[in-house]
Amino acid sequence: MTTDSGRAATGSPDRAAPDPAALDSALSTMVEQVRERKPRALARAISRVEGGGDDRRELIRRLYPYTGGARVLGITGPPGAGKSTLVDRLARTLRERGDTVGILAVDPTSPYTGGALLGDRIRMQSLYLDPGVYIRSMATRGAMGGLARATHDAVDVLDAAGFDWVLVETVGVGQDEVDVVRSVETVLVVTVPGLGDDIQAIKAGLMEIADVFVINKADRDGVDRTVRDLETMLSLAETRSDWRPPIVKTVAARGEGVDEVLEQATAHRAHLVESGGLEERRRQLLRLRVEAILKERVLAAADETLGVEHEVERGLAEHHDPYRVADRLFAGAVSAARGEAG
Ligand SMILES: Nc1nc2c(ncn2[C@@H]2O[C@H](COP(=O)(O)OP(=O)(O)OP(=O)(O)O)[C@@H](O)[C@H]2O)c(=O)[nH]1
Ligand SMILES: [Mg+2]
Repeated sequence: MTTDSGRAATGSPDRAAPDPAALDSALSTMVEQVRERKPRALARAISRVEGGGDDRRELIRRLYPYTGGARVLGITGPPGAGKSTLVDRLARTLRERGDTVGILAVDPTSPYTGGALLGDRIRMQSLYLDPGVYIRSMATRGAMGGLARATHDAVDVLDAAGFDWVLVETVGVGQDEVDVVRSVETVLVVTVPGLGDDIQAIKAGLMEIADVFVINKADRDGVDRTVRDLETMLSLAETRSDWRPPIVKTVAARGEGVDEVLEQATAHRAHLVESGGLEERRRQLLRLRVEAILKERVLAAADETLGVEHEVERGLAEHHDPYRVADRLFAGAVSAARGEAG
């Protein structure tokens, strides 16, 4: 039987295999320090789940029993809508109530806004100094399809660390980014008044995952019109449950409406608990995560045995249909998995 650490060791046959006992105690230390919310341990644990390595599996396996206590909020919406500003304000409000907050910012360097402005950065810095807050950016480049998997793992790390709240910010463009927040407990979709384009952006995928709509930048013209448009859309749309997403107006830059956002998020959570929807969400999330892990594993195994690129070249040269190429790769992956199990 081949273990994960055994396989990793065969990658460098010229070096001595790492001592399993040493690896195990390093992992135990990491788990312990994550549970103590030590920032460096949190950073290392999240880097580990971001990476493609097998050792993330053992880490999550050990942390998972401690998860389930955090309230997880997803915050998504079009680029520049004010998601980071809102997250910052939510974190401050929660801290004032004595709650601890973990923040995951997925794709913080949006090409559209070029990241936070100086003022935002200074405000964020004071949050950074607060030991009750942990802020982490998730690398997205090159995490093809693995972004949601990695982010959900990172939520587990922060949840197991005992943060009362985990806030996950992601820009609402592209399936990958939407998958990141799909099925978390409560999803806030942030939009801004004015541009009909934003409503279009919401239509394209965000509409059906919103539990609470936030119309930020309510200090701008056209708020009431945006509220009306959204209400019309909501009355026409099929929502995913008997919960009708409330619409909250905010001026995140001044902290206005933030309390109400939290109130509505809390009401949504209460609804989930009462209606049995919480369990359904957890089922959906587990299914989503299992499927993502399976896809990654099958692809990786196929790549390790026959090589996806190699088989594609061969298929192209010999004019094989895609099913035949995939069958061959799948058979290779399955036989590799059998070897591993046996
Ligand atoms: N007028 C106004 N501006 C705001 C408000 N909230 C945020 N902003 C500004 O909008 C800009 C974008 O804010 P961010 O919080 O970075 O937006 P974001 O959605 O996180 O942006 P990306 O992560 O790049 O997609 C910044 O200049 C904020 O200061 C608001 O309520 N009113
Ligand atoms: Mg942002």
